[in-house]
Amino acid sequence: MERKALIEAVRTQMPERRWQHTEGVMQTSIVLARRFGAEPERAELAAILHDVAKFWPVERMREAIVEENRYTDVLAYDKELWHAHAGAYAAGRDYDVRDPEVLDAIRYHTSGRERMSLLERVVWLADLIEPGRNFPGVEQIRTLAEHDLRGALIEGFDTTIAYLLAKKKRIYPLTVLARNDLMTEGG
Ligand code: DGI
Ligand code: FE
Ligand code: FE
Ligand code: FE
Repeated sequence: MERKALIEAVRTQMPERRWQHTEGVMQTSIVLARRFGAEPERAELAAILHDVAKFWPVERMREAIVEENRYTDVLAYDKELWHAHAGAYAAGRDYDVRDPEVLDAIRYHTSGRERMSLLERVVWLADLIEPGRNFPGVEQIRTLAEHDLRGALIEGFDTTIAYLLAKKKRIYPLTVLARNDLMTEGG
C-alpha cells in the first residue's frame, strides 16, 4: 500500500488522540533511526502501523492471535499486550507488509524480547519517548536517547517494569527477558 493511503487507513481506526501519538512515534522513529544507523523508512513504516490494533474490540484481537497461532500464551496476560501481536498480524495480512523486520518491530513494540534488532529498539524507544509522552522520568530517557541507545532502553524497561509492579500487574516473560538481555550485553 502506498504511504499516504496506508496512513489514512490506519488513522481511521483510532481516535484522533491516538493518531497524534502515532505521528509522534513516526517522527521520533525517524530521528532515532538516523541517529543510530537504522533505516528511517522501515522505522517509519513500523511506527505507522505499531498501534493499528490498539482500538480493536478485544475479541477481534483474540481471533487474530489465535489465527496466527504464534504467541497464544499472551492471551493469558494483560490485554494491553495483545495489540502488538494482533497489529503485526494485521500489517502482514491486511496492509501487505512483507518485511519481516518491520513486522517484528510492530510485534515486539510493547514487550520487547531478547536480542532485539536495531529496528525493534528504535521503535520500542520511540513509542516510549515520542513528544506526547509525559511520565516521571521521561526526560532522563530522552537525554540518554541522544547518545546511548542501550542505556535509554535499559532505563525505559526499568521504568516500565517499575510501573507495572506498582500497579500490581503481571509482567509478561518477554518483557523481563528483554530487560535482562540488555543488562548483559556489551558489559
Ligand atoms: O500502545 P501504547 O500505549 O502506545 O504503548 P505500549 O504498546 O508500549 O504499551 C501498552 C501498555 O502495555 C502499557 O501500559 C504498558 C503495558 N505493558 C508493557 N509490558 C507489559 C505491560 N503490561 C503487562 N501487564 N505486562 C507487561 O509485561
Ligand atoms: Fe502499543
Ligand atoms: Fe512501549
Ligand atoms: Fe504506541
